[in-house]
Amino acid sequence: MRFDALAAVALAPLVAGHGAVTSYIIGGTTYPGFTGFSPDSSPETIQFQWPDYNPTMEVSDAKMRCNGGTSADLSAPVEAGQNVTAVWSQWTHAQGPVMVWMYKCDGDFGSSCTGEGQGWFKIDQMGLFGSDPNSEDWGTGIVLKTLEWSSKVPSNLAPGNYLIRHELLALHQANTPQFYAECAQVVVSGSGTAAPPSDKLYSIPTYAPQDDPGIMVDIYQGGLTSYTCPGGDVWEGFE
Ligand SMILES: *[C@@H]1O[C@H](CO)[C@@H](O)[C@H](O)[C@H]1NC(C)=O
Ligand SMILES: [Cu+2]
Repeated sequence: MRFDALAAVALAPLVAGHGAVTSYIIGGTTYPGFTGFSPDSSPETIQFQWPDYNPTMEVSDAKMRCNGGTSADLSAPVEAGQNVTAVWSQWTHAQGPVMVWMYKCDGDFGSSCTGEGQGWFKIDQMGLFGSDPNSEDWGTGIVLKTLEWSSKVPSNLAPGNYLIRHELLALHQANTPQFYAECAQVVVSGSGTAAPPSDKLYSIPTYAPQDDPGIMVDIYQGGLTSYTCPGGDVWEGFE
């Protein structure tokens, strides 16, 4: 929303799902996400529980990583090659990309797996798929219509504990990016060995400069017919 903080105060029940992945569907099982506003009484979930719905505006903000959330109590199993479907109870912006990232933990979840350092890589993304940026032909336009996003965990991804991060970058206000990101904990099984090379690994926050043309952009400027997502492509070594 344009003025998220004000809207949250005035319309709290209506925006109860704003920017939030409220559940994940993995292998036919639905895992609750986090719905916000009641962190003290929320049941344990696989999702990092975050402090507020406000968009993150700066790519260097610590909230970029997992919306300021802290490690989750639970994790969900996923076989390499299976899809993870994120479900939003509400989403309001139709311009901007969807980017789905993962991060391999060194070992256990919890304080030793907070997404620190240059370890984030993309498994999926969709920016502008038409030629008119002032349309709903965007990854987030699909989320607006379907309230979900399905991504395949690469079938050759090495097994282990991972964070999965769903990032919606709303670009409906010229040169005023709004990032909405959330993280969940998944345990990947399989016999793959793939791990992206260092040039496909990013630190979050600050996976790109704030003035990246995919971030600081006026989608209404005349002549803009294509768009490149910030933070690079999905590694071509994934299957
Ligand atoms: C799984 O995710 C991929 C995108 O990575 C998508 O193309 C495909 O339709 C999804 N399959 C299902 C059954 O949702
Ligand atoms: Cu908003």
